[in-house]
Amino acid sequence: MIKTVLIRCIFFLSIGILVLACQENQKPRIPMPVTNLSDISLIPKPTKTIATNSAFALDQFTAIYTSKSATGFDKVGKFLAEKLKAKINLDIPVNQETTNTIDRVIYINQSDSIVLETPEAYQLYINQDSIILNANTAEGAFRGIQTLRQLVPDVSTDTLAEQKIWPVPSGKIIDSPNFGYRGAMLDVARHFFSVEDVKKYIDLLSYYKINMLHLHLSDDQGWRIEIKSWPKLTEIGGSTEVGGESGGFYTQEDYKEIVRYAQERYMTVIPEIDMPGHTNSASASYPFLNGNGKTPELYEGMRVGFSTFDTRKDTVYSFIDDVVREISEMTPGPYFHMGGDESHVTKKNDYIYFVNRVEKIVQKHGKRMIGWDEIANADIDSNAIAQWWASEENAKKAVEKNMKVIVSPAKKAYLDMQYDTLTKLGLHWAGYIPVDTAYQWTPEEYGIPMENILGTEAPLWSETITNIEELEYLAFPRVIGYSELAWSIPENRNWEDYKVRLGDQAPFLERMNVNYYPSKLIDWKKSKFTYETIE
Ligand code: NAG
Repeated sequence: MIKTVLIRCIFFLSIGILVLACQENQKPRIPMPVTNLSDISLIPKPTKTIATNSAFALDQFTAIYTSKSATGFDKVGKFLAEKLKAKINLDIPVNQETTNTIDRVIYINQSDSIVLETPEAYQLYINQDSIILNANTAEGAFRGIQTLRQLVPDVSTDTLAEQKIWPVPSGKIIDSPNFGYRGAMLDVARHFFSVEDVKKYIDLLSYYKINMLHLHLSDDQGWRIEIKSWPKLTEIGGSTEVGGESGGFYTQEDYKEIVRYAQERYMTVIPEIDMPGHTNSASASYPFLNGNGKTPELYEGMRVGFSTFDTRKDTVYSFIDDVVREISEMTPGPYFHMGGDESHVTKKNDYIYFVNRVEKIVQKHGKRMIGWDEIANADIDSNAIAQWWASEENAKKAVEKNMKVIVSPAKKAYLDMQYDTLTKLGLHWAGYIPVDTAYQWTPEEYGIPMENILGTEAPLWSETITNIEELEYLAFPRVIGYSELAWSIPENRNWEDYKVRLGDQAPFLERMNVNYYPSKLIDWKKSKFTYETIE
């Protein structure tokens, strides 16, 4: 005990001397207290954290060094420098060669260690003079720097103007994800969201280590992606949305920009074209697609399950081939989502025939097919993936076919469900989902064998949300909890502990200008960081 106190005293004294030496003409300030590494509110919770009794002083003498020969590490280093600049206004140089003139160094190292075999694993060693981030891949390094970002506190602008030295508590963090697929879905069909909106969402999601962005690009109410061989899809099908507003769509350049932006954050974009149901906007653009042979009106309401493609016409499959080809060519990720939900007016046999045939098209264009859980009823290849949202029976069928399953139970993981009866935005057909309910479940609890679970995903349907503020209100804070359900091991997930860490996200969310739902279940903190002036 005495020894610990002594070590702490020596540490604060030395920081004090350092501050005095660096800021001769300014009123010296010293950061107090230095939080223990294990007490910093990290989300998702890392696999293992071991705290020691010291700290690394992040200041104007700090530099970042990245492994020279490893691809992508320099970019990850620059990304970290950019984020720290925005957060604490320090200009931290990023280099690939070490020199002796630098006092304190953040090394971002490529390492082939066995414990880092999962691409996203990383280790963070924080010592007094150096921070060493080890990862096997740039992707792992990128996940690691999200943790490092969270170790530096968000403070008010006043504090920022005064503060010159930022202690990062010492110790080590060993971390890797529980699931490799940690997704969020955004429905841009019921209401359209601009490229800028999507980028903001990507930024926030990647901070919490979510790595899959599923874009629901078509539905009855709108077609949102330019297809050069079928231009009316966006000319006509993109011209409206729920409520009758003018809708919108992504040009192919826009879509590529979203993909690029996500890729820079090691996030995979998964495009979804929902079919054979949910296709009114496509049939309104090209009536030959329609199952009943009529030209439908554009649809602005909120009903589901009334439209279908004609699944027995070859020209429909030529159309789908073009759509899947054009989108796949712009999509570096391995997946293509074909929807497949709620095809209530498609005959059962026609539905099965359709899913089987579309899977061949998706495979031909080099992608692995995902579909909502209904697709498990087709004679599908075990390589296809079922996204379980509603039917436990379908989830079971998928497991019997040895398919992988993405766990998205509407009752727990649907971001468009209202928090409670007082919340104006959202729906409640699957129930009300307050912040604790959203967190207190496990993807492992539904009897789907662990080896079949690809991961989890939190869908945000947009019937009731019309802009980014409303999007943020339904997504935050619940999506933060979903990131932990997917990343952290079950032993590390606990509501009482999580809710404190969630409360500590407020300064970050506020700095990012996120319109989060201020749930009363959470004690939302202002910045925990306080300072004492040395007289
Ligand atoms: C479901 C529909 C979806 C709708 C959502 C609203 C799925 C797979 N399908 O009925 O089109 O937007 O509920 O919560 O969720």
